[in-house]
Amino acid sequence: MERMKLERMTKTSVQDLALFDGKPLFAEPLHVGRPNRPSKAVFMQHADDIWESAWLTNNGPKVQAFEAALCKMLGVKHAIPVCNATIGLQVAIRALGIDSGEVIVPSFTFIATAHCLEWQGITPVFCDVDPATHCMDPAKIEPLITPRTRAILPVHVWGNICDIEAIDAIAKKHKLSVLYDAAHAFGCDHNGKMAGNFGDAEVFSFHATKVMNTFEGGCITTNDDEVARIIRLMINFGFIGKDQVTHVGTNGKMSEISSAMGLASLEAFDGFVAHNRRNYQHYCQRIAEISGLSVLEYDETGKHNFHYIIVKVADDAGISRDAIVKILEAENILARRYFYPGCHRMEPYRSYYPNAGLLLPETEKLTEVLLCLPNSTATTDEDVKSICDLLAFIMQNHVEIVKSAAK
Ligand code: T4K
Repeated sequence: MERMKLERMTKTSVQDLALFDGKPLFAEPLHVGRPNRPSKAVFMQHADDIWESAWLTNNGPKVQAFEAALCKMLGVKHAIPVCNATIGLQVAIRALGIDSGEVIVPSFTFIATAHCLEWQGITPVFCDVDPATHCMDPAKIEPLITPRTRAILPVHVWGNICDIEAIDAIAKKHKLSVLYDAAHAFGCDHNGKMAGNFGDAEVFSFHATKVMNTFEGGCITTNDDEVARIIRLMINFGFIGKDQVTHVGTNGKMSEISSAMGLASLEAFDGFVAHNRRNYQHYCQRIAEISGLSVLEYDETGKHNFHYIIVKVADDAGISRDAIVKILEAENILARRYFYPGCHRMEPYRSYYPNAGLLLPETEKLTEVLLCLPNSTATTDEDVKSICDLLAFIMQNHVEIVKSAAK
C-alpha cells in the first residue's frame, strides 16, 4: 500500500515536536529496512512457473537460474544460494575446514557474525575497526593472532569493502583462511572487482531489509571449486547422490519462491541502487549544512549500493545520538542505532570478555554516536527533505530541546 501524501507540518517551535505536544511529522512509521520490491508481474510470472512445475525446493530450476545470474553479475565461479546469511556463514566457515579454535571478527557488526562462530564451538575474538570506514582495522589484527587462530572473518560494513590487500597479506603470512561477511555489500566493488571475489569465500544476505532480497536468503560465493563442492554438500545434509552422506551437513537450501524473488529483484537492481543513490546524495547535501551531524560518505568512483544512510553525531553537538533517535521515533521516523551496543556487549560475549571494550575503543565510540536513517525505494525525495528539515530544526534548537526533555 502506498503511503498517503500529506502536507507535512513544519516545526516552528520546540513544543511542536511530537516528543512534547506536537503532531508526528509522519502519519505512519517510516522504517529503516523497508523492502525493495521488484515488479510484481515479473515475480508472479516466476511464482506461476513454480506452481505449475510443482518443484518447490531442492536445487530446482529457479535456484539454478538465480545462481547463474548471480555468477554473471558478480563475475564469480560459484554463488550458491542459501536460506539466509547466518546459515551461509556457518556453512562457509565449516567448508573452509574450521571447526574449532579462534576466528578474528569485528564486534562492530550484526550479532549473526559472532554467533555463526560461537554456535559451532569456535571462539570469536573481537577486533577493533577503522573509524573512517567502520570495517576491521588491519593494523589491529596481528596482535590478536595466537596458535589457536584459524581464520579472519571481516565484514564489509554498510557496503564499504574492507582493506582486502592488507587482510590477505596478514592471512597469507599466518596461514589463515579469510571469510568475508558481505551481508551489506551486494553490488559493491573494489578496484573494479565485485564483492564476492575476495578471500576464500564471501557470504551475502538477501534478507528482506537488504538492498536486494529473496524474503529470507543469501548466497555463498567462492572461486574455489573444492570449497564450492563441499558447500553444496553441506547445505543439503551432506548428501552425495541419493543414499550416501559424506559430510556433516545441515539444511541451508534456498527455496524456489525465494529464488523467484531473487530473479525478479536482479532485474530491478539497477533501479534500486539509482533510487538509493539519489536519496544518499540528497541526505549528504542537506546534512552537510547541519552543524553537529555528518553522513558517512561512500566512494562514488566505484560501485556501491548506497543502501545505508549512516549519520554521525559530533562529540560537541550538544545533544546525544540517543536523544535524537528518541525525537525522531516520536515523529514516526524509526532511525536505528546499528550496531549498538556492539557484539562484545551482548551475551554470551559480555560475560566471556567483560573487559573487551578496552581493546575496542573505536567500536565503543561508534556504537554511541551513529544512527541509521531510512532509505530504499520506500523512502521518497519528499521524505528525505522532511527528515533533513527536522534534523536541522533539532540541531538549531538543541539547547531548548535538551532543557525541555529534562523537565
Ligand atoms: N551479517 C551482517 C553484517 C548482517 O547485517 C546480517 C543481517 C547478517 C550477517 C545475517 O543475515 P541474515 O541471516 O539475516 O540473512 C535486521 C535484519 O533482520 C538483519 O537481516 C540485518 N542483518 C540487520 C542489520 O537488520 P533487525 O533486528 O534490525 O530487523 P527488524 O525486524 O527490526 O527490521 C528492520 C525494519 O525493517 C523494521 O522496522 C521494519 C522493516 N521491515 C522488516 C521486515 C523483516 C519491513 O518493512 N518488512 C519486513 O519484511 O535486523
